[in-house]
Parts: sequence; C-alpha cells; structure tokens
Amino acid sequence: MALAPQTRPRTLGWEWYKLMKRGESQGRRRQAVLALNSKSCKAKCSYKYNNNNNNNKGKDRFGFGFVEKEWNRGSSIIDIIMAAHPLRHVDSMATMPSGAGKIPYLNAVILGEALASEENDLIYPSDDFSRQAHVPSPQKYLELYERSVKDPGGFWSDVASQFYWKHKWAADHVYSENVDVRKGPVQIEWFKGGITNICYNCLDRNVEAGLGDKIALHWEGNDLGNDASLTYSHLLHRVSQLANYLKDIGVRKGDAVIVYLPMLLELPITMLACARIGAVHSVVFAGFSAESLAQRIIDCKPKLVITCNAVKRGPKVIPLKDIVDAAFVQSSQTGVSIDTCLVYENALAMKREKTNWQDGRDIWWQDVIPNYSTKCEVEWVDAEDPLFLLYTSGSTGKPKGVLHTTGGYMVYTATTFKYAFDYKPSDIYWCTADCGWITGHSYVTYGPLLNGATCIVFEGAPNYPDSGRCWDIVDKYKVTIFYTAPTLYVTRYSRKSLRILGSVGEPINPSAWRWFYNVVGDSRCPISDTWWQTETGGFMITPLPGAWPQKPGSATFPFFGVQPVIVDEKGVEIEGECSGYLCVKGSWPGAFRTLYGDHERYETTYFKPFAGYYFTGDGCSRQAKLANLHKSMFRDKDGYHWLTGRVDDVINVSGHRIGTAEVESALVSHPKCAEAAVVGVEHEVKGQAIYAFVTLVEGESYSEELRNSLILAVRKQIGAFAAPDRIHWAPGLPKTRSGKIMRRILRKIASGQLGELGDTSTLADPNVVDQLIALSNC
Ligand code: 6R9
Repeated sequence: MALAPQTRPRTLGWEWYKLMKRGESQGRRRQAVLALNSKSCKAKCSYKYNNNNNNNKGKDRFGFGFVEKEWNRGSSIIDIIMAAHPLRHVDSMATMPSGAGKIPYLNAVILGEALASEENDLIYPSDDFSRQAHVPSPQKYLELYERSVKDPGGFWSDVASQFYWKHKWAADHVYSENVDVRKGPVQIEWFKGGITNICYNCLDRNVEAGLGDKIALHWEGNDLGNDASLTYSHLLHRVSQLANYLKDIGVRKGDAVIVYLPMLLELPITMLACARIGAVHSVVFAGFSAESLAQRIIDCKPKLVITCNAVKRGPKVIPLKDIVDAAFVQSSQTGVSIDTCLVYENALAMKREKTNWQDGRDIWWQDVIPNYSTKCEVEWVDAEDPLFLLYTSGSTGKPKGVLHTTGGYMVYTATTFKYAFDYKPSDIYWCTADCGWITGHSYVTYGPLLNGATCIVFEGAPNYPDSGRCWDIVDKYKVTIFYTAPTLYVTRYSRKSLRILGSVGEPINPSAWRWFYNVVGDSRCPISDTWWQTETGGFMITPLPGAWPQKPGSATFPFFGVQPVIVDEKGVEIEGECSGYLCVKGSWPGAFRTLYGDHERYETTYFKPFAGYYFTGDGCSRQAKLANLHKSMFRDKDGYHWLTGRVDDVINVSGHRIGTAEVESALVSHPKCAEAAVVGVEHEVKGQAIYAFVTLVEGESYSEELRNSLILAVRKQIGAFAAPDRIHWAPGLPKTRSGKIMRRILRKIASGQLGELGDTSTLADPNVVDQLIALSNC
C-alpha cells in the first residue's frame, strides 16, 4: 500500500503555519524560528512559547526551563543541540562486535544521522491533552522512570499489586536476573513464587469489578455487515466452555496447543482458554504455509491443533483446514502425529459439508464446545510458568520459539498499554495486528483485556472492499485509539473520534510520521511510535502521549524500567549524541525467558554479541539529551531515540555503512516518491551497491528525469556514496499482513535470483511480486 500522495504534507512551511495557528488558538503568542540547514537545504522550525504568566518566565509550558538568551538569539533547537554535542557515531566497523564471530549475519551498524539530525522540530501535545494524561509532564515521567530503574523491585511490586494474585511473591525476591554470559547461564525471573492466572485477571477480575456488561471485544468480519460483540461476561462464558473441553480431553498445565486461526473471536477465546488451564498456546499466523506450520508442530509437539475450516481474505476463500491436513502429513513423517484437531466451522467462508475430514481426529467446535459448562475453575500457576510460545524468524532458516512466562508478561503488557496509549475506560481501542504476531498477543488480547478495555478484532484486510475500510471501522465504532503499522490509505471519512495514534513494526520515516500526524490525526492526536519486539513482550521505547513533545520519526524515550544503551562495535556504551547497536541493560518483567528447547541459541543470539547486555539486533541513533538542554529535568542518560532498522538491513558500499532507513527516508522526502524500500546487491568494485524500489505518488509517471532527480535527493541528503545504483519502479511493495516489508524477497529480485523467492504466502498481496518482476528491466 502506498501513502496517499495527494494528502501527504509537502512542505514544512505548511506545518509551521498550522502549528502557529494552533498556538494562537490556544491564546499564546508563539515565535517561530526558521533556520536553514545547509546540509539538506531543508527548513527547520522551532517554537517558543511566550506565556504572559511571569511565574513561568524562561520556562516553556512543561517547566523545562529553556534558557531565554539562547532562544532570543534566534537559534533553532538543532543549533543548540549541535553546539553542545558534536555528533559521535560509530563510524568504523572494521572491527566486528565482540562475540559477533558466532553470528555471521551481524556485519555493520546503521547510521542514523540523516534521520536524527534533520528532524528536530518539536511537536507538542495540546494543553488539554496533557492535562488529562496519566503522565502529564516530563517531570512526572522522570519521577516514575527514575524510581523504576533505581528500585525496579519496589516499582514493579507496586504495579503488580494491582492484579489478582492467589499468593504473592516473596517481598525480598521480586526479581532475579543474570544477563551477563560471563557470569553464568542467562536467567531472568520476575515475581517467582507468586501464584496467579492471566485469564482470571483479564476476565473474572473485570466481571467482579462490575464490568460484566461492558463490551470486551467487537468483531468486524471480512465482509461488510458481518459483525458481533462479546461483553466481558459473555467472553468469560465462552472461554470457560472451551477450557472445560480442553481439560476433558486431557490437556494439562504445561501442554502445548497450536492455534492456527484467523482473526475470529475464537482466536482470543482460545488463547484465554489455554491460559485459564495453564496450557501453553502457540499461535501460528494463519497466513503461514503448511510447511511452516509443520515445522512448528514438530518443534513443540502440541497436544492438539485448533483451527477453522476456511477463511475469507478479501474476495478469496482460503481452505485453512486443507493446509493443516498437509502439515499433519509432513509432521507425521518425522514421527509427530496429532490425535485431535478441533475445527471451528467458519460458515461465512465455507460450509462444513465441503470440508475434508478425518473421522476420529477431527472434531467440529460447534458440535462439542456449547455442551460444556460456562463455569471453569482456574488453574493457578506460578508467575514463571510458561504462558505462550511464539515462533519468530531469525537470520537462519529455523524459526525461534520465543517463550514468555505468566506474571511478568501480564504486568508489563497491561502497564505499557495503559501508559503508551494513555488508556481511559471510555476509550474504544483498535489494533490492526493479527494475533498470529506478538502485537496481537500483547495489544489485541492481553494488554487491553487486563485493562478492562473495549477492543476491536478485525478479520479482514484494510483495503477490502476498498481502501477506506479502516476509516469506515474507525467511524463505525468511534475508535479513539488506533494502533497500526505505518502504511495506510486515507480518503473521505471523519475520523473525529480518534485521540491517539500508534505505530509499530518498522521505523516510521519522518515524512510518513508527518502524514500520519497531520492527515490521519488532523494534527491533534499524539503518535505513539512504539519500538519493541517479539522478544521484549511489550513496548520498550515509546512516547507517553501528553508527557513530552514529539519529534517526527523518533520513538522518543524508554518505558519505565527499560534501560536502553547504544554500544559501539566493541560493546562499549556510547554516551550523548551517537549511533550504534541498540542493547538493553538488565531485565524487565516482559522479557522472554528462553528460546523453546534451545537456551544456548538464546544466549548466543541475544546475550553473547555484547556481553553484559541484551542485544536487540537493531541499530539506533540517539540525539543529544534533553538533559543537557534542561538539566534540571532530564538528569538521566537518555535523549530522543531514532530506530534505524535491523543491523542486517545494512548496506556496505565501498566501506561506507549505510542504513536502508536513511536512504529510504531521503527518497521519500522527494515530493514524487510515496514509498521506498532499499536493499544491498553485490557489486564487483564497491562490495555492495544500493538498489532502491520506489513507489511513486498517484498520477506520477516513470521517467529517466525522475529517476535522476530521486538519486539526486539521496546524494543531497546523505552524500554521493549513498546514491542508489538502481531505481526499480514498484507499483507496490511486498509486505506481510503485519505491514513489514519483506526485504528478503526484494533482495532476490534485485539480484535476479527469481527462482529463489521462497515462501511468499505470508504477503498481504502476493501479486506485487509479479509486478516487480515484470518491471525489472524498465
Ligand atoms: C512489535 C514487532 C521487531 C522488529 C524490531 C525492529 C522493528 C518494531 C518498531 C520497529 C522502528 C518501531 N520495529 N517496532 N522499528 N520503530 N516503532 O514488530 O515485533 O515482529 O518481533 O519485530 O521490528 O526492527 O527489531 P517483531
């Protein structure tokens, strides 16, 4: 999908004008300082509030304590930052990171200068928004953050106490950790000895608190007009019935259950039912092929598989049960056979009569589950008992079974949801992610339900029956919090109900950020650009809307208890303004505890590259600390963070390390470029050359002249060394349904390895691959 071109903000002047207007309407006089950045020839703007209240003299409205004389000299904020902190970036990657020898894919770091240094205009939340926010100011954030890192046990104990525990953890043993491979095996535990159940906390606790009649889940089907809703009480009944069935057929605490379901209500119901009886769910995204499903079945040997007969994706019917049958054939060849397959009849997609069936093994959900009691005793589990396994791809072929446990994950997802989205009981929340990915686990199912929220489960595709579907849903349910990957269309539709936008999954480039902010959010909704991973369980670096000004493209500051550090190739922490490898110090409650059945791979992949830290695999650029601008407020070490992409998304051209995100950002800044994806291809002389796939804004046509001017944009913004060797016209880009560009496929197309494209079944639209191949020589 391309960004809607006609609505994308073209000039900073326009935005500046809007912000000036907003300042005026808030009864303040704002001075705007426009400075020209000679490197990029791009106008910068910064703002100053002149508040007539004398008590606030020399302070902005957050009480930051801006130094008046600096502002009066007419400097922009970037000038002040630059003067105080000359850039220090990891610039020599001749030396591999220590420990990287064991990890062949680690080859460079992404430099984030272009992103970080060109986007320094602060975008403030409105006073009204901040006033009502859970964290209304930087002071409040700092107060909470400082406690969370100085006294993690005390901080998280207080938070955890808001949940139901059958027995509490030992007060003197809130957590224990070793994340330093040099000191022994890596081990993380939170609230061990505490006895609880996450399903009880999601459902029973909310019903007992009087939320029984509140809608927990609205379901919006693939086809217009198909919808359903479940209150908290109804959801509890449905979950209990399935849980009773699972117990009845012998599923016990600790048993694995594979769930291969699309976004029907039965998907979160199944996850919760497993959690209720202490079984470990492993949801496999229902877009994965039979081979991938078989691989997961073989790895975790589930007690049963839960699926449905078919699903509609857009106008197409996909016979899911046939895929499961094929996976069973494959898994049984390696000796893993499945005795029970519970199949939900998704009659809207396919009638049961047409479904291939194996008597004895296959059971219709509708034939058995309604016969069970709507009451089911909870299986109380230890905080460190496993909750779920979620397979995620690594740099090698074999997917990694990321294992999360119960207590820490519960506390962490609930808390991150509440703060990053500034959740209030009146909110209607929609996360577009599928429960087959971590975002659907933490922020469709557990995080929202733990908060007693009303959440939308959407079965369909954002462009079916047309590209306005998302906004149709926003208007239909009066969605107030909208959380998605940074790729969408916007046309007619009101979207007035929105108050917060969220972004996840990819670095959001500053142009896209501005578009999301100005067009989707009408310049009034803060954006929570949440950086996190399957492994982290919940948000790690994220804005807290209302707390501080935002910068387009920056995920801003760490969440409570998270200590991100940027290290150089030797694993040495770099302070101040810099870019390098993003690591995390210490543990946090939502951290994954191991890779299922392979603790050694867990240590090797995540803890050995930079001994003493958790290595995220991402590059990060950090801007000068607010601390240095506002000493009294930001005494800690962190400034604004720009995530620059995976370190394996790095291109090494003639010894220059270039981040794909940087080149993409430069291309997208061209007014005729809607979207871009960049990969590296082998080059005889330079080692690697840059190969860019470019989607043009609607109505623009391909030409040699345009190709040259796109290349010029990159030369101008980053330097001649970063100029793409090739621009490949791309009407669309291959993306997963969770919005991630599949660079693996682009690399193959770029290097002409068309026979080795691999599995394209998880693409949102597999047709784009054929289009790209057809345009290979244009
Ligand atoms: C939640 C999720 C993790 C990788 C991560 C990073 C990228 C996620 C991001 C982001 C920049 C953000 N990523 N959120 N990059 N800004 N806000 O997507 O988990 O599927 O495990 O992917 O996604 O590269 O390392 P997962």
